[in-house]
Amino acid sequence: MGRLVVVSNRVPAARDRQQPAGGLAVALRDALSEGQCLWFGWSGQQIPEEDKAEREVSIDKVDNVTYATIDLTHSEFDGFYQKYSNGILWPLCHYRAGLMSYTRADREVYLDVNQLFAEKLLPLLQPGDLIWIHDYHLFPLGQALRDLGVTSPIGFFLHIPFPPWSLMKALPGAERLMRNMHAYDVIGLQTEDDARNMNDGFSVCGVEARAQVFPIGIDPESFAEQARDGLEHAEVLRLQESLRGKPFIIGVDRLDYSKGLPERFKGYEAFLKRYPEHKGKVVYLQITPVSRGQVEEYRLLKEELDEAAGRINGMYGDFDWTPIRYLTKPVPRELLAGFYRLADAALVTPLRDGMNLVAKEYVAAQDGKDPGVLILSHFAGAAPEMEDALLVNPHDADEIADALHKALTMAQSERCDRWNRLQPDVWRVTAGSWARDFIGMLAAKVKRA
Ligand code: ADQ
Repeated sequence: MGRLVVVSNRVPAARDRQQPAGGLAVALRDALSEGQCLWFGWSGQQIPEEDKAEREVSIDKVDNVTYATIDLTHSEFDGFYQKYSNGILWPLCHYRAGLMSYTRADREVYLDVNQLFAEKLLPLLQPGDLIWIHDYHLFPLGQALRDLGVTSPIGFFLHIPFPPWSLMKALPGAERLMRNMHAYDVIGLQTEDDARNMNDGFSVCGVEARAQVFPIGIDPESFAEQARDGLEHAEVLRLQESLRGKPFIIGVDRLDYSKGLPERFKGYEAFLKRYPEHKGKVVYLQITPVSRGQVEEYRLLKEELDEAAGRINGMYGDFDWTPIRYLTKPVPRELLAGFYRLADAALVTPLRDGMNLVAKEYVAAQDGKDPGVLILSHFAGAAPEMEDALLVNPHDADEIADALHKALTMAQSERCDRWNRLQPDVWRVTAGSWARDFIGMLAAKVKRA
């Protein structure tokens, strides 16, 4: 098999290259462990406009993986990453066209940065490479590489949802984006709905349907181990002590409007109102580190959540009880795994999510003899694989309230039954199997003439 070339907007930072710390690096760990590999993308650094012409690809080799990164100028970062990728494509793909703020100028920067990626990657490519491009930042990259004469197999995986064509076409230039996807030999999406939506779009735009489903997973063995070991950490023990045997609910999400956090807080408030027997007893820990803090929508969301948490705590709390423990700092994975294990229920209620790995991590972290209950939104990509969770409509606060009450009063036998039905798929569809399946499909593509 040829050399694997991974391209993504962000490449793991130097400090995370020995030991992957999360995200794509964990998902690709097995795939990157064999043969020679190249990982290309943005360095995370911004440079002044005047340094643009002299910028070079920086190369760092760690074992068998070569990390090749380029810097972006401030205006490239702004137009390509903040505005077009996260201010236009992200909301649109999460069915929130109303939040999208399109300008033609940002689209130009997005296309220019994709062109820059293609030009800087080209000299690093070798015959026989398998090129795997990730996510919405880089939709046009495949075509840009083809235009430069690249003939290797190129695959594309979209980590986020793909909306129905009737919505997607709100994006100016959507037809061109779809036609350029013709450059890819393999296109992977998370769910049947996403693949169907993309293929419908292809059929409207006269492109052969080629979107396929490759659901992503986690590394359940190592996560389960981290969760077991987590119970030894001083911080996890401190949390356990502070609970004093009270029922414990956890929520873990990046601060993002797709994750349904204000709606979740409303659901929790409805739960306290309608099931007052839990007042003074239940503990809900929501861990929500700030992400994309420079984008206006995210700043507003943070204000909304800060306000809601303060209001709920002020209104329902008591001198010896805080209804919501709300953290906006990230928590290291090994502690997170221990926290999940302690939790009697997890609230995973996105309004829309490509997959949602937290749902799978929570299941992996449970003790099968006394597991907690997963409350999961119908609109997470994980939902079709996890029907034994308590599935809820995140827009319905009362439904979240009922699910919380049901979870906290559920008999141990039912909790075990549900977990026993959820667990096999979490162990079967893993990060490793996802990458293997995708790369296998890509390797099967004959070299283009
Ligand atoms: P994300 O939107 O980032 O990913 P998700 O799938 O939930 O969402 O993955 C988040 C990861 O970050 C999880 O491993 C989680 O443990 C970790 N994480 C979240 N909050 C954290 C916190 N407070 N502290 C520490 N770690 C935290 C995108 C798509 C998803 C898709 C993934 C993978 O939006 O739908 O599942 O890519 O394809």
